[in-house]
Amino acid sequence: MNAAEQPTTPQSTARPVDVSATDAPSLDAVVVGAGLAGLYQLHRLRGLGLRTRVFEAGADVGGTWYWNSYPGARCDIESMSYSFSFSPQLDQEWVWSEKYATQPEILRYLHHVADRFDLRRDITLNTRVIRAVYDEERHYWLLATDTGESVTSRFLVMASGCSSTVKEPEFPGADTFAGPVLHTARWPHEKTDFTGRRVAVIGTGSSGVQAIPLIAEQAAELTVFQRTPAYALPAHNRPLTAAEVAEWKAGYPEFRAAQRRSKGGSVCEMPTRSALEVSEEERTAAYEAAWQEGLLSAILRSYTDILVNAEANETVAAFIRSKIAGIVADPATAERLSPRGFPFGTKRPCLDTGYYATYNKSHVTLVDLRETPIEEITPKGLRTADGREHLVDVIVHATGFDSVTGSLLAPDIVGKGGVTLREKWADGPVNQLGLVSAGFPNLFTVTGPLSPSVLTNMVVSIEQHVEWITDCIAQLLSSGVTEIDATPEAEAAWTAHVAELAAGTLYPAADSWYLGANVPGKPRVFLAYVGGADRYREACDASARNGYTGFTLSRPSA
Ligand code: NA7
Repeated sequence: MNAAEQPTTPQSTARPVDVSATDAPSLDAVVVGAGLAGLYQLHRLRGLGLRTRVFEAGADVGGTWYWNSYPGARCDIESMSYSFSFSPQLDQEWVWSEKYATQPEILRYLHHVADRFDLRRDITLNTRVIRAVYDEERHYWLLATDTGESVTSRFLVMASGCSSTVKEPEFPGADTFAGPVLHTARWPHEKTDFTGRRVAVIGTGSSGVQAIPLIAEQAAELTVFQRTPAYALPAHNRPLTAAEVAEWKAGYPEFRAAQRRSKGGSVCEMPTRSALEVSEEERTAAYEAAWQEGLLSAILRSYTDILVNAEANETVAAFIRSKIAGIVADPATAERLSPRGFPFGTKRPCLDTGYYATYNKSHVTLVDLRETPIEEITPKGLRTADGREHLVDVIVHATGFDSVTGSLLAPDIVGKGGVTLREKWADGPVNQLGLVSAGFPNLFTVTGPLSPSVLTNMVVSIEQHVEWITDCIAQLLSSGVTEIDATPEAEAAWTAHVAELAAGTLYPAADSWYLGANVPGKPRVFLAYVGGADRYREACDASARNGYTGFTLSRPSA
């Protein structure tokens, strides 16, 4: 590890696309990204017989599960549920070893998927699409990569991920630090060892909460710099027994069907009562049961109004704070770790393994940045507003992502009339059904903004989008349509609908990445559809059934 390994946020350059334009594009489809979404999209487009290429910036497939290889990285949705459903054979042959899969196990699964479906031959690794320009006369995209390659393609599918564009904190003096600087989302693939080191971790979202206990096991000293305390629940992770795996596999056909009908892509009992209509004893017992179960959905779905009624929400928030106070020995540290001022669930809650107890270790210190913000990075550490210099050997940023829109706005995407996607979305994303933005025809986004995406089990939402996009492309091609675009009226209505639904919840009460609030200057717009994956799927299917309402389909003029 050295300072040169500090990750960089990829910047697009405004190089012109150098392609000799012909009437026929060189490819039928380009997919950007070879994570879960890109792999499945390639498989399906190939199934249509389309000439498809995937460009992937990483050195291997896997997307977010390739990059986020920090210690403790793990999915917070159960492994038997967070996996592809499209192949019953795959469901039967792959064996998950734990309730919550680690990043290496998920990456092994994605390698298996890539190999099993022979996907690698159409994936170009270490290559970033930096520019895409729509040719309005020929109805296709002209694309340029950072390796100097240019291609043309009828369709462009952005499967570039919601958690892929790294958010770097910008502290003065950042480049003066003499030691290694790491980011959880660009973790080195060779083994890191913190033995004997003094380590600073900045950030206490899901990544920080997962990494901190493991870094503390090795480090000589660990100082955690916390801006906002997280609500974290114990994962109660454990190995799966052979009998459990067999039972899951036997029930997969029904389970996968139920997932597709569900609100969030996880199958769980839906609540019927308000948290305020039961006694305190009953409520506490329900929260305790959810706490013991170690499932985010169990506590979020314990009552109907957790995410819509501040008073109801406070009952669960207070329960979690009481748990923190019961685990953390030092009352002042427990109080600093206790989230206040924003409702539970409005920032992504975390699942942890030993997170709070880590602060009971004598070599672990918590610095509350609300009391003493970081003023600068020095060659030897971090200086906080109280004038103290915290001396460290390694800095770990667990500062998250420019989520959901970051990877769509990083390349120069130029649509009709020379308008860029950045210009069009300057005040926030606008699109029809979270799939197509008017003026950017034949460009689909997988689990992009204004779809349920990050509020759901991503694999289920990815499959829904990929299947809708594939069916749409098949339909266009079979009916001689060369261009699909969103109508400005439909996308204005959809964007307003998504905003209105979010405004009816507690989500806007937190400065979360769901709202872009973690990135200075990013428009404060709720980025996901809160109406449920079931309702959303129905809206997408209804549009398709009725001849793609809300979209215009164009055929070449005679
Ligand atoms: P998150 O959840 O965005 O967490 C990032 C953390 O870093 C969070 O505690 C932030 O505090 C903190 N942060 C960000 N910028 C700064 C600066 N400048 N100074 C101090 N602290 C900062 O990212 P994760 O990688 O943990 O998880 C992302 C998602 O991946 C997660 O939700 C799951 O869906 C999987 P803040 O809360 O903004 O005050």
